[in-house]
Amino acid sequence: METLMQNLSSKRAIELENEYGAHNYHPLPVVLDRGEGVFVWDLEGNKYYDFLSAYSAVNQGHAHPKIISALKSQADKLTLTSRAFYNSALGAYEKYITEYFGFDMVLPMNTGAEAVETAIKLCRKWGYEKKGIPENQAKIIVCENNFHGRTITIISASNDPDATKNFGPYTPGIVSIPYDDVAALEKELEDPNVAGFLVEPIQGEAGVFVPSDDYMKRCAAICKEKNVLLIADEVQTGIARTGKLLATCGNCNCQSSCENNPEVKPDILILGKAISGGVYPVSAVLANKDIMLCIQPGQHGSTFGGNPLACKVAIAALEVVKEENLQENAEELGELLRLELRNMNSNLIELVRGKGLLNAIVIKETDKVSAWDICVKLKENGLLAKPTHGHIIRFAPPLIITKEQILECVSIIRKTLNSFE
Ligand code: IF1
Repeated sequence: METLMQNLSSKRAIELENEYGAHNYHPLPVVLDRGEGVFVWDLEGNKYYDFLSAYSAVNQGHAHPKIISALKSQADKLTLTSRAFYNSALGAYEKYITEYFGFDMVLPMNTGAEAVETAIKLCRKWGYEKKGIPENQAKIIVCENNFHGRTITIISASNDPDATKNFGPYTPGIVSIPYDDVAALEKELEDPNVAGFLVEPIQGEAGVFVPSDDYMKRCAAICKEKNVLLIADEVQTGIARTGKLLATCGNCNCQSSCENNPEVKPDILILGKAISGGVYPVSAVLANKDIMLCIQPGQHGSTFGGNPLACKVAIAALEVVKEENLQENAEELGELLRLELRNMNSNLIELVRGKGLLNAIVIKETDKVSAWDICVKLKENGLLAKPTHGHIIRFAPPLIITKEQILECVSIIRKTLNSFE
């Protein structure tokens, strides 16, 4: 193994992945070997701006010293106990994160999909035991073009053929409505068997669809009126990515985080990715006691959920968000990035949209140039981004990026687009 890794070239690394790894991705042809802050380097030492941030998991920047040191010191002490026993980090973490986001309790998990599954189970249990929905009749409302993860129940909620075809049969009890359509939600909630509404405050994977400003606020009001749980999937939009600590409250522009604004506070909040700054898999489901205590001992769990290493890393990563004012930075530099992209007046850009530092450009694809071609050229010019759904390129740098770096990235994007025109 040692020799294989010592003189590894990008070409050889790609060959190894193709030969021995499942082909469930089609990566951009670049092999990353090191990351620091907003930069990553490939095996040949070429330096790139990271404009994907591991799909918004690395909001705090690669190898953030405070988070890495929390990882190292805990790793030397105790990494995993399982929940068969208490551990000395979990209670403090649970107090920290519930106060941080304004909920009574947290159920710690590891990946975003696990947290979404947990939220669905919690919502159904509440539906039967608190709302009185007849057993096995609970319904969850979701939005078309959603992305909530890759498990069978979650893809049962998807209308993306790539995510669903030939993975059936699908989990029943999931009803899909158009996104950003409050009337459609109101109509579905006439059904007394609806337990919850699972929604992304901004649809990331669909291509960064930002709904109407008052969408989440109006959904929250209707859910409250119909005794249906509002479940906000902030795995990608949370942790300051959209210029607010949580996008859910960002949509109502009340300028305060949702723990202070009960009007848009979700009943269940799902977090993942940047909770750990991309250093370790950490996800979380937050809710108040009347909902969370519907799950009793032995009814849900996970080997790694709530492990001490995850707890210490997550506390450090969440402290960085506040200490380094990442939400304000994301808000300010996101505005600048969108302004500069729009002012490019490139005839390759059909649309620029986003919130904070979660942005995307919709490309006018021609038979001469695709979003993929543009991303390959961006890579050659020192910036890494990836198309989603073919013709949309997501731009989501770490939230620690500076104004000067944003402007340098804008010039890289401008130079790249001009090279096709
Ligand atoms: C892939 C997408 C982004 C998420 C939201 C839950 C999850 C995700 C809103 C599940 C995960 C990741 C998954 C990754 C690529 C990436 C992605 F393109 F797939 F959709 F970000 F937009 N809710 N998104 O965005 O979290 O289990 O992955 O920890 O599957 O290719 P996870």
